[in-house]
Amino acid sequence: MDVHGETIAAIATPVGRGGIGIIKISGPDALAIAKRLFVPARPSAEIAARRLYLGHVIDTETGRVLDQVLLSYMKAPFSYTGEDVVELNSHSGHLILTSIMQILLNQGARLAEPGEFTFRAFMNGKMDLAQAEAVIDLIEARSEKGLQIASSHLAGAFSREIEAIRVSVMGILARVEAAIDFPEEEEVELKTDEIGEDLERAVIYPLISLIECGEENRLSIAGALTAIVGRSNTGKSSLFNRLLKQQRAIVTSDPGTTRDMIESEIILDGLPIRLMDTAGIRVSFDKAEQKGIEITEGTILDADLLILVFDGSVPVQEEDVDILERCRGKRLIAVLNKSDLPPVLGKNHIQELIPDATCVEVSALTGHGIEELRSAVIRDFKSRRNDVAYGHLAPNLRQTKALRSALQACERAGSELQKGSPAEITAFELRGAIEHLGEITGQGIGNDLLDEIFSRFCIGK
Ligand SMILES: Nc1nc2c(ncn2[C@@H]2O[C@H](COP(=O)(O)OP(=O)(O)OP(=O)(O)O)[C@@H](O)[C@H]2O)c(=O)[nH]1
Ligand SMILES: [Mg+2]
Repeated sequence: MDVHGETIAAIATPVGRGGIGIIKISGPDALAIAKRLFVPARPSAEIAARRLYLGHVIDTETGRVLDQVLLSYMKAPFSYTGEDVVELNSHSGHLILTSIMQILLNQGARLAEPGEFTFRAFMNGKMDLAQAEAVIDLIEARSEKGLQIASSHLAGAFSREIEAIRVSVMGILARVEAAIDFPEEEEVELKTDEIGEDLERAVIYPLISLIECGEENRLSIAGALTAIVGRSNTGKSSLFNRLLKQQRAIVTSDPGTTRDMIESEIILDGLPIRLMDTAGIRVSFDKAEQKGIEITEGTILDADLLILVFDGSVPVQEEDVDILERCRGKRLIAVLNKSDLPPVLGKNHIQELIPDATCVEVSALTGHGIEELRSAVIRDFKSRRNDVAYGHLAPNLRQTKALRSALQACERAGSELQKGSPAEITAFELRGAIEHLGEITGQGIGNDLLDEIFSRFCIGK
C-alpha cells in the first residue's frame, strides 16, 4: 500500500439495506471532492470542521438529487487517518451508496484498499501497529472478554506495556555499553549479578507473562475449538444439532452419514466456542468418507477440547478404542449417548478406559443431560484460566512471535553475562531484543509485513 497524497473513498458500513450508510473520504482533496456533489440545505454555509451539515447529494452530470445526507468534515490532523476526512451519512441501500461512490470516483477519489484508512492512521502516527491490529480484533470480537481485550489494546495499554519493557532493555543496554566504552572506570564496571537480576525482573518475567496471557486469552478472542468425535453412528451429529439448538447436520441411521466437517459457533457463558461435527472414524472404502476421516484426524490434533461420543446402548467396540487412542493427550469430555435406550455401557466402563475424563450421560434424542454437558464444557475452559498478570492484554500470533524472539535474545544475553563473556555479546543480544519489541508496535517494520497485516481488514476501515 502506498500513500501518494491520493484521496481515497469507501463505503464504511455493511452492504445491505439499513437506516444509514456511511461513505468516508480521506486525503488532501476530500473536502474539495465532496463539495462538488454536496449541496447544503443552507446555501451560504461555508463548511467548517467538526460540524454536521444537512444537504443533498447530486449527480454531477445530470444535476439530479440522489439523496438527502448529513456531511461532516474533520480537518487534518484531527481525524482518524490524520488527513482531511469527510463523511457522508446517506440512506443505506446498495444502489444509493454505490451511486454516490461512483460520483466520488469520477470526481477524482480512488477506491480505498482494505484497511487503507487504518493504514494511513498508522503511517501518520495516529496509532501504532499494535493498536491498528486491535481495530480488527474489535470488529471481529465475539465475546465480552474479546471485546475488552481489543479495546484496551486499541487504547494503547498493550503498546505501553511493550514500551515499558523496551525502555528497561534500553536502560540495561546503556549500562552494558558504558562498561564497554569506559572499561577502566570503576563506577561503570559491569555489575553482572545486578544487571542479571534487573533483566530477569523487568524484562524476562514480564515477557513470559505476556506470552502466557496470549495463550490464555486466545480462546476468548478466536473461540475455543471444540470437536465432537467418535465412532460412526454414535450420535455425533444429533448431539451437534442439540448443542446448537437447530437442525444443522444431517442425521440418518446409516453409519458414515457425515463426511464434510461442519462448524458452527455457540457462546457458552460468554466464551465463543467453535463447535465441529466430524466424520465418524471407521474403516471405510468410500473415497469421500475416507477424506472426511482424514480431516477428522487433523481436527483432533488442532482442537482445544474433544467431546468423545460413545453409544451407551451397545458394548464398547474396537473402533471406539481406536479413536480413543488417537485422542490420547488431548483434553476431552466423554459422552455416553442414547441414554433413553436400555443402558449397556455405564460411566464405570468409561472410567476404566479413560480414568481422568469427565463423563456425562446424555440423550441427543430427548435432550436429557445436555445441560450437564454444557456445564462440563464451561468448567473445562474455566479451569484453564489462571490468574494471569495481564488479564486485559493478549498478544496475537504475530506479536507473540516477536515477544518470543525478544525473550530468547534476553535469555541469551543473561547467560552470556553470567558466563563472563565479553560485554559486546550481551549488548548485541539486547539490541536484538529491542528490535523485536519494536516490531510489535511497528518500528522499522518491512512493507511486506505491513501489507499482510492490513490486508486482513475490510474495505472502508
Ligand atoms: N435412541 C437414540 N438414538 C439416537 C440418539 N442420538 C442419535 N441417535 C440415532 O443414531 C443414529 C445416528 O445418529 P447421527 O447423529 O447421524 O450419528 P453420527 O455419529 O453423526 O453418525 P456418522 O455421521 O455416520 O458418524 C440416528 O438414527 C439417530 O437418530 C439418542 O440419543 N437416542
Ligand atoms: Mg454425523
